[in-house]
Amino acid sequence: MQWDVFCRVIDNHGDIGVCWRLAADLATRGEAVRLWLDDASALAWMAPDGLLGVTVLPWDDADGDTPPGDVVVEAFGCELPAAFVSGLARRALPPVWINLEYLSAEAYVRRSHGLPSPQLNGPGAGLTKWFFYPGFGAGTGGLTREPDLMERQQAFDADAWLRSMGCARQSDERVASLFCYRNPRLPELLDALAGEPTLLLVTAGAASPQVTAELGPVLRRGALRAHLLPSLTQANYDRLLWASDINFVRGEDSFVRAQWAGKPFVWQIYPQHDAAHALKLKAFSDLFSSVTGHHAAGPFWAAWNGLLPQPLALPPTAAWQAASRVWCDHLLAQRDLTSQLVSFVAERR
Ligand code: TRH
Repeated sequence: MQWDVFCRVIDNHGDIGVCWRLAADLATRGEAVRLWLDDASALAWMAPDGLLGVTVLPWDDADGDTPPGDVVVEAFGCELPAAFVSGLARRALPPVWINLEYLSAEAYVRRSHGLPSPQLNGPGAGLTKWFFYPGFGAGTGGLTREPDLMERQQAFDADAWLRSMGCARQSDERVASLFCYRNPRLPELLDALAGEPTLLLVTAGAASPQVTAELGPVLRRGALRAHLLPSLTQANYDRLLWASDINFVRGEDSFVRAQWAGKPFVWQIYPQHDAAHALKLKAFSDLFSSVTGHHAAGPFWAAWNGLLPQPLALPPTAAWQAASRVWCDHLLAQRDLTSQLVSFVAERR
């Protein structure tokens, strides 16, 4: 099928990161994808080689002259260009129109996933848009997971990759990756990590200047040494997660990819003005502990997000690692998002 995926870059890299990953996964499965972006600049480092089957197009070119394909995905409620919607309405067999929503473990996801939204007004009047919610279990749209992801992970040589990136680990070091927003608890985290030999791999963007300001140009504290990374391709960012013993992640896409790594992860949730993120974090935390029986990670995540005043002491490693594996296996039991989306579309055509 021909897919039109629309994405507006609101801030940071999650919007384009999620949409690129979906487009790439669809294309790898033989679908043809046009990815319409209002700002494609991040793809220069995220996916510099592009991918056969994905055509990246400027948002403004989606005018009335472009005939829509078979499926239209509107990511995160980004409102399609009116002229393009008119094109949908003119088709004898209108494309299946999907609104791909944000990821959450909250209960409303199960209630809302798959619901129709009949369009009553505007150029799309008479059409139906369908809500598609990613999620962590039955009744949700699942999580993006390429068919070969686990095999690639198993075949991965972490030490060789770290050496190739110029940041080889020493034999006694644990490896931690850090991808975060501005975080006032970062100094405390560095103190906590400095207690044992640690190689901290710091991603480009907000994390680097904070770590540099705290550690100075030597980039060391106690048994901790930090290494500043350049912007990685999305494929290499995945490898960073696989190569690390613990991953600090944020937003949506890195959060999901850290879960597939089967390693302990610490989520800095995207902060919202109305504090809706606190409920979202709690919903995820409750689900994680009910599935895994592990109760130490949740309070640590809340503390990292400034939602609990407790000291930032890392949970004991072995139990946390075991719980992260159980969680990953739990997620593997559900169908991945792309397969579910393809079936959902087929049922509605
Ligand atoms: O960048 P994020 O914080 O994204 C967001 C946005 O704020 C967005 O508006 C919001 O809606 C969403 O979160 C919930 O974090 P995220 O989602 O993890 O996206 C980062 C992407 O960048 C992800 O696809 C991984 C990729 N990446 C690389 O490709 N290379 C890198 O070096 C790094 C650090 C990340």
